[in-house]
Amino acid sequence: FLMFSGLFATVAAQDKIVLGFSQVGAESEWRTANTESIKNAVANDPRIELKFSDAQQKQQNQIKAIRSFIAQGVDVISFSPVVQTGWTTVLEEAKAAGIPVVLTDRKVDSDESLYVTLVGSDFVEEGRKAGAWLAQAMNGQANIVELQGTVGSAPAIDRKAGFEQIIQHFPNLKIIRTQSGDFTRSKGKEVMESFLKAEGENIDALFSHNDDMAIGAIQAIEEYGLKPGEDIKIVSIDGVRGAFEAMIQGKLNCTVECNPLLGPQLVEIVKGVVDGKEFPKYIPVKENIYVQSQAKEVFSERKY
Ligand code: GYE
Repeated sequence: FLMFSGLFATVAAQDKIVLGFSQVGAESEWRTANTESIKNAVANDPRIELKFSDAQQKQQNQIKAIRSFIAQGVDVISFSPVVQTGWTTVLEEAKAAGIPVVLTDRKVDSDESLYVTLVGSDFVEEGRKAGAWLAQAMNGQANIVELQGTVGSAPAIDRKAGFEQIIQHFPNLKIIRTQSGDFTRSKGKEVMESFLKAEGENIDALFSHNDDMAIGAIQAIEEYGLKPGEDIKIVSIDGVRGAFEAMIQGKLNCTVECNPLLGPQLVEIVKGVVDGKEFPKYIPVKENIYVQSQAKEVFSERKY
C-alpha cells in the first residue's frame, strides 16, 4: 500500500496545473494580442494546461465560465473582468471551493481577499498621459470629443478620470461630447459620425479610450470630408499595429501604450500560486507613449 501511495504521489506531482481562463471577448486588436500571448505562454510551459473561454463582452458568460471551472475543479481560475462590479458572489464560490483566482488586465471592486493578485496596466496613468499630450499639442485650447470604452469597465472609468485630472487645469480644454463606443471599430465609427453630425467643424480633437475606436472614427472623419490628424487631432490608447499604421499615414497623432502581452507573467504567477508563493495585490505592466514622428522607426519592433 505504501509503495502504491508513493507511486500515486509521484504521478500527482507530475499532473498538469489546470488553468481556467475567461477572456472578455475579441473586441479589439489589443484583446486579440492578449489572448494570443496567454495561449502561447501556456503552450510553451509544460506544467500548465489551459481551458479557455470567450465571453463575447458579456458578464453573464464570464460568470457561467467561472462556475463551470469551479465545477470541473480546475487548479487556478483567471479572468479579465469585463466590468468592475458584480463579482463578489462568484468569487466567494471560488474561494469556498478552494480555487485561487488571478485577475488579469481589468480590476474588480470586490474585496481584495477574494483574489490573489491583479496583473495589469495603470489605466488612470494612461488617461493622464493622453491628457498631457493633448494639452500640449493643442496649446491648452480645444473642443474635445471623447469615445469611451465599455460602460462600467475599469479602463473606461479610469482612463476618463486620468484624462480629466489633467485637462481640468486648462480652462479652454473642453469635452463637448462623450459617449461609449464599446472599444470596437464599428461602434467608434458610428459614434464619431453622430458627434460630427451634431458638432461638425466645432470639433478640434478626439480622445479615444482605445485605438480601434479611433481607427473607426478616422473613417468617419474622412467620410465627413475632414482630415483626421490635421483638422481633428487624435490621441488614443493601446499602441496596436493599426495605430502605428494610422500614425505613419498622418491620420493619428499619438497613442499611449497599454501592453497586452501578459501571458508570460500570468504563467509565472499561476505556477507561483500553486507552489505557495506570496504576491502583492497589484502587479503593474510597463508601458510607453509614441508620437507620429517615432512611428516609422518603432514599427518594426512592435510585437502586437
Ligand atoms: O485598451 C481595449 C480592450 O482592458 C486594457 O480592452 C483593456 C482594453 C483595451 O478592448 O482595446
